[in-house]
Amino acid sequence: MKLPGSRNMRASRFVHQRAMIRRALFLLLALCPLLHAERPNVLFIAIDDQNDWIGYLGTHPQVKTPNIDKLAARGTAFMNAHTQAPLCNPSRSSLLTGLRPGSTGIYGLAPGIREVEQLKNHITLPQTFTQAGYATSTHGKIYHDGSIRPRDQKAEFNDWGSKGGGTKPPEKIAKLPPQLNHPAMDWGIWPPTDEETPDWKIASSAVAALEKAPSDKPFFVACGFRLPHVPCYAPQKWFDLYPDNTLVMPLVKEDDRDDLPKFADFLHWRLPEPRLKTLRATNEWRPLVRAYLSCTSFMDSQVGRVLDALEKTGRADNTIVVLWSDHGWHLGEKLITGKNTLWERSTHVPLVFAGPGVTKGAKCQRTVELLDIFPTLLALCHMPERTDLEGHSLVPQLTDASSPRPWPAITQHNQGNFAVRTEDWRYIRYADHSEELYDKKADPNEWYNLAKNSKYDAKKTELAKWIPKADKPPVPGSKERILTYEPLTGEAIWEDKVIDKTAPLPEF
Ligand SMILES: [Ca+2]
Ligand SMILES: [Ca+2]
Repeated sequence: MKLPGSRNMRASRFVHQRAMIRRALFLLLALCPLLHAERPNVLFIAIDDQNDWIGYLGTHPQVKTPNIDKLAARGTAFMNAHTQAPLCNPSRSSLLTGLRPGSTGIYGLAPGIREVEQLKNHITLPQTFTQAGYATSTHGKIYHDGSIRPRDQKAEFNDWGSKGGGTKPPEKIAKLPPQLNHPAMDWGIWPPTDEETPDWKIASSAVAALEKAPSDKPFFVACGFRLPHVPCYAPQKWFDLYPDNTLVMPLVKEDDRDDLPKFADFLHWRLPEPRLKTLRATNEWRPLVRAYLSCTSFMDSQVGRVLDALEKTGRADNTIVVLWSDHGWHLGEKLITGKNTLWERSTHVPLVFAGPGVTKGAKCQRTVELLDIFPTLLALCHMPERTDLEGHSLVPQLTDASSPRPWPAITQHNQGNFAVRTEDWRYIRYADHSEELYDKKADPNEWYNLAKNSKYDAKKTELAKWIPKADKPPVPGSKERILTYEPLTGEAIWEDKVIDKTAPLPEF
C-alpha cells in the first residue's frame, strides 16, 4: 500500500539528488582551472640587449638567426614590438609586474621590485604561474641580476637554475682608451668552445628542467640568455659567419644629432658604452658590429637547443613559447652605442609567440608592447584576467595578425621622458617638454626631426595624448643611470650630478 506523500518523498529525494549532482558538477567546474592538465605549459625565453637585428625582422641583411626564424614560422611574429624601458632592470620590472615604468617608479639598475613599498606584495608574472600550481623554474637572466633577494626567490619561481657563469680572456680583446675600463666593455673571440660560455650553461639548465618537468602538472620554464649583452664574446666559428670584409655596417648620418633637443643627450649623459667617435678612433667599430652579430647567432643556436629539447619532451604541442628581448642596442646609429635612448634601435625588439591558440606563420605589423606579454599569457593559459595590469592581451593578433589594436607602444626612460610609437610615427617628449617627431614611413632611420615644423603641431598633440598620466619620480633606492629634472630651476641631474648644459655630450 502506498502511503500518501510517498510520491512527494520520492520527488523530494529526486530533487535533493539532482541538487547534489548539480552542486558536485558546479564544484568540479569551479575546480577546473586547478586541474593542471587543462592548462598549456609555457616556455619563456628572454634575450638581453638584443636589438632588432633578427632574421625574421629583416632589419639587418646579414644576421643569421635560423632558430628564432623557425620559431617565428611556427607562430606569430611581431614586427613592431617595443620595450617599455631601454634598460635591463626597468624593462624587466615592467614586463614581470605588468606595470609601466611610470607606475613602478623603477628607472635605474636598482632597486628590485620587492624593495619598493608599493610593489612588495604585487603578484608578478612568474608568481602567478607558481601560485597556480605550475612547476616553475628560471635559468639565466629573467629578473635583473641581484634584483630579487635570496629570501624572496622561492615566491617567484620554485627552482632557480644556472645563472651561467663565464670566464674572461687573459686580457681584454678590444683596444679601447683607458677611460673606458669598464669590465663589460669588451668583444671578440672567446672562449675556445661553445660549452664554456654562459649561454650554453643557461640553455643546458633549461634543457634539464624541460627533461625532468613533472608530467602531472604544467611547467613554466623561463630561460634568459645573456648575449648579445656586452662583453660580446663568442667562439671562433660564430665570428666565421661574418667575415670582416663582408660586414654590412649600420647607416649613420654624420650630422644626425644636430636637430635633436639638448635634453636627448642627457638620457645617456655618461655611460660605459663608447661613442661612435671613440670606436672609429680606435678602429673598434667594425669589430664591435661583427662581435654583436656573432653573439646574436650564437645566442640563437642556444635558443635552438632549448626548442629542440622541448620537441623531445613530446609536449611542444601543448606549450606556449614566447621569446622577447628586454630592449635594443645602438651600434653607431645617432653616433652612439648602447641603450638609454628613446629611438628605434633602443626600443624595437623581437617578440614571437608560438603554440596552442597561436596562428602559424603570421607576421603582425601592429605596434605592441612587452607589457602585453603578461595579460596574453594569462589569456592563453586560461587564467583569470587581471584588471591592474597595464598591457593588453595580444590574443586578437595571435588569432588574426591583422586585427586592429588601438594603442601605440610607449617607451619611458626616467621620469618625464616618453616615446610614443604608432605604425607610422615616433613622437618623443622629454621632461623639459622638448620634442622629436619622425615620420616612420618616409624616414625609417629617424634622421629628420620634424617636431619644430608647425605643419605637424596637430600630429604632435594627437600623439602626446597617449603619454601615460602615471609618471612617478624614481623610487627610494634608485641608482645607476638615473636622470632627474627640476622644472623650477631647469636643472637636469645625472646620477646625482648637475649636468652642465653648455657642455657637449661627453665622449666617454
Ligand atoms: Ca638588457
Ligand atoms: Ca637628425
